[in-house]
Amino acid sequence: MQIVKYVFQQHGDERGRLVALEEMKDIPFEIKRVYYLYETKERVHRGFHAHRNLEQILICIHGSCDVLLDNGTEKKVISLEKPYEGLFVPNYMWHEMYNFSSDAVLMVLASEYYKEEDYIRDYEVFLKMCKKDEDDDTV
Ligand code: T46
Repeated sequence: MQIVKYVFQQHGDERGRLVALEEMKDIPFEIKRVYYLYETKERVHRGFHAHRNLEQILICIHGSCDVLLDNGTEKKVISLEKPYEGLFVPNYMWHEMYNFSSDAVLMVLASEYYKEEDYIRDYEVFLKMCKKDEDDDTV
């Protein structure tokens, strides 16, 4: 599984640091939505879904957390702990977020507006969709 983690340019000077993100430049899609998770309780796991169309970049702008990515055949855990790093989560990628530090703020840049129909929340359905995709590719 190919993991795409962006390292954004930091504009640092004696006052501190700044990261600027522009759609279609630093971010590989048009940004339709921004949301963020914070005050996540200890030992909480979130996510547990994949998306049909949505692409996202996850940036832990404060604190840290882990993200499990699962493409139906392989799983990888990626730690996010730097405000200048962004993890690309493509469509059809099962993802779970956990190990949030108490001060974690996870910001998400999303390519689509919020749509519940875009979510695949049943892991068995997700696996079947991945399998079907693989079978279609081998024809
Ligand atoms: C994802 C991971 C990384 C909205 O009303 N609008 C929104 O744009 C979002 C993202 C959520 N909501 C509402 C829906 C739920 O009532 O906020 C509540 C919590 O959302 P959810 O349970 O889906 O949160 P997570 O942390 O499980 O997943 C979220 C995103 O939904 C999801 O797309 O990829 O973060």
